[in-house]
Amino acid sequence: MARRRLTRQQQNRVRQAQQSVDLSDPANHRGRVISHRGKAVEVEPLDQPGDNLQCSFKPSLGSLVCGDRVIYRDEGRSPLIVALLPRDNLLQRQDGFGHVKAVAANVTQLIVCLAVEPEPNRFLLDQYLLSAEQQGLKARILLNKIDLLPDFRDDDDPFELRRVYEPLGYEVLPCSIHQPERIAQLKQRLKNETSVISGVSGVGKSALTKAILPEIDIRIGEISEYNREGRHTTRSSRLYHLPDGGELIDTPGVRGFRPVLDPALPIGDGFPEIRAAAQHCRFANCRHVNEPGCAVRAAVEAGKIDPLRYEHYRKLLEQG
Ligand SMILES: Nc1nc2c(ncn2[C@@H]2O[C@H](COP(=O)(O)OP(=O)(O)OP(=O)(O)O)[C@@H](O)[C@H]2O)c(=O)[nH]1
Ligand SMILES: [Mg+2]
Ligand SMILES: [Zn+2]
Repeated sequence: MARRRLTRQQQNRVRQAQQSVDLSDPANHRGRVISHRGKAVEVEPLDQPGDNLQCSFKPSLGSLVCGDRVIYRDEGRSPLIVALLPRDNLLQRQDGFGHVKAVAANVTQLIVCLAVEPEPNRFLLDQYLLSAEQQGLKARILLNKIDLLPDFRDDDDPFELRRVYEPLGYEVLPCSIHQPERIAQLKQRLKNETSVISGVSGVGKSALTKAILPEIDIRIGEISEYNREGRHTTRSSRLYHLPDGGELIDTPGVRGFRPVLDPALPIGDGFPEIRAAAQHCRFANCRHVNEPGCAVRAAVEAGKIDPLRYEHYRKLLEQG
């Protein structure tokens, strides 16, 4: 699918920022945003990996997000980010108040982290997948804490995630921080990708990151034994380099994930099975609600499209 297009205003801002930066000036350097919390942005210099700097930034740059490529100026005082380089993509969501929150930029795959506990929320999952489709990202589904199902065997399909999602092209990977062979499988999926791992609080995103990078100091949450709800342990996204190549961005838990959708892209295009069936609808602009000759509705009735996926499509269409 098409990459998300920047608005004209965003394009102008990027262009203006770049024009004002002279890369032949030895005080200007390229870097990568490793994390951004409040006014502090941690930047990794491209030419000195690991020697990260705390930078301030020009407010005119707008919001900077983990994964951004930037140009900063280092003249002895505290380094200043002076330009934001164009983004390949930007994963954003809306919080409960409708505020847009950037999750990560310049990633190649989204790992939607679900768990045996707290139980998977299918609407949340479908919104993540829609967002990934709109941004042109690969997406995988991780079902963590599989150790909590003592009799789990590899061909089991708890929550029926495999049955519904694998035919659509999304791999479902059972995982557990207590099972090294599953962590090895996850590592293999992360190799040479820039992955962002996201999901509700308490599913184990940081614990998985730590299982992959044991030498790194990462805060892992306590799950209250009483209600088993996560407590929002991770406060800001952070990018980690992986020893076998690739990067992993650990993100704070979400309560809900309302994607920021591209109004230029029909929602149905972000559901692979709806996109495929829609080619046979009588009307090219069919919304698959109550139009005659709708091949999508026929596929739902024939059991070829999962009814819950279709319900979520309708819900998003109404919200949109
Ligand atoms: N049994 C079991 N517990 C796990 C597993 N992975 C993580 N946990 C536990 O789940 C709790 C939450 O883990 P975190 O890694 O902090 O969860 P998180 O998704 O990063 O949460 P936020 O940062 O709040 O979004 C911790 O008590 C972990 O030890 C797993 O595979 N199995
Ligand atoms: Mg965390
Ligand atoms: Zn239709």
